[in-house]
Amino acid sequence: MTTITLVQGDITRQSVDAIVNAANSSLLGGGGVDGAIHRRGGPAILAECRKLRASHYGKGLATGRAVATTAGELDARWVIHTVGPVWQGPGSDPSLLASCYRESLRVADKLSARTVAFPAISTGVFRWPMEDAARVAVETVGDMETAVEEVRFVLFDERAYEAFAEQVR
Ligand code: AR6
Repeated sequence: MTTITLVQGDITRQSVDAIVNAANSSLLGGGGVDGAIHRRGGPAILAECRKLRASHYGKGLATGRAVATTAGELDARWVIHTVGPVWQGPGSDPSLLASCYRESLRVADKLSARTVAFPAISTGVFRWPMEDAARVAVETVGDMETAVEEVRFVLFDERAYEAFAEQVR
């Protein structure tokens, strides 16, 4: 049974087995959560991302997919990088956003991670509306068969927290 918990705060301050990064397909860093994770996690994460680009992910990580690296100096064992879809306006297909949550939890299961922290993927630079993103996130995690015991959504501000709280009620 997976428990969903909600926290308002900074995902880089969480103590969990795996922290999910809302990355981009280059895997080489960016702003938002991605920038914060690399800043606080230190250079070991980027070094492993570069190795992934030089081996299995020459063209980068596709939208909706996930891959793990070390968590460097973060209080976690792994960072799971996933690439959310960019909002294309009303009618945008949420299946790739759902895939981010599903694939990240699949990777977590392979690693035997028991606690996983997620940010609100795609809701920043990628502009996915928070209410819709919260619905997709909570529904997808709720439907998953996984050995992960706790999925912790870490929401940066009150608006994001309220949107997720609305979905878990
Ligand atoms: N902890 C938790 N949530 C955060 C934090 C933090 N430290 N910082 C921001 N958020 P974003 P995306 C929230 O832009 O939309 C990057 O440049 C933020 O308020 O990080 O998937 C990547 O390299 C928002 O609600 O990710 C990609 O190019 C949510 O996290 C691109 O942005 C996601 O915002 C990915 O865009």
